[in-house]
Amino acid sequence: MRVYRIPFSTNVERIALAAGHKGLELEYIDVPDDDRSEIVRVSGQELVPVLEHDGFVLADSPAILEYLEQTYPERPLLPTDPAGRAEIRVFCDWFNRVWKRAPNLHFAEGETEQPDPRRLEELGGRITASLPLFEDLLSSRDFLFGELSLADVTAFPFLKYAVIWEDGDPHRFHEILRDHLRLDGAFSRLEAWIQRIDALPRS
Ligand SMILES: N[C@@H](CCC(=O)N[C@@H](CS)C(=O)NCC(=O)O)C(=O)O
Repeated sequence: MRVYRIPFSTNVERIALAAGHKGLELEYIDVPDDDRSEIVRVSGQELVPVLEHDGFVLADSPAILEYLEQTYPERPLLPTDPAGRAEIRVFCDWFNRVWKRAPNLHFAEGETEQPDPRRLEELGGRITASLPLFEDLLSSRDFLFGELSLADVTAFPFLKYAVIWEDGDPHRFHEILRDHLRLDGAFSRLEAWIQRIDALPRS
């Protein structure tokens, strides 16, 4: 299985974590951040991750995670009961479509000619205000929905910026997360979860 990636990609890390948990080997194809021609040639779009498996090509990390789960059901990242599976899928969809919206809009506002400071503050505040939700999800359990699942794999590469910063990371989007996911010593369960997931293997 091949995965096309760029350095420091959050969405690629989701795939690395899921494959690592399942013991799957990935062959990475590193593409330059500023030249997406190879990704466009393979997948018809510009974003990573892109998975290539037996001639089948798939873009978009949630779709790739579902594909891995269905193709390699051993060491599952979804529970067997339908309600539990649905809850985790709802969470992942919320995280991708709702939670990620504030940092995405913050980034976009920052890229405008004259960023509006009040808009930036409001959007940054929305990121910070989400922290108690994750802290509460981790009440008396080690992972967001009990066992390690697609929920943890989906959220970790973004929430980790509350604690983890890698030197050389050039992405403004990651700085926005780092600057607004401020734990200030108040979210000990979330902090422990970040360390717990960070210690897991990645393929
Ligand atoms: N919905 C897509 C988003 C993919 C995405 O935004 N990938 C980023 C890297 S984490 C990317 O390729 N960004 C390059 C760009 O925006 O030019 C997914 O979840 O895979």
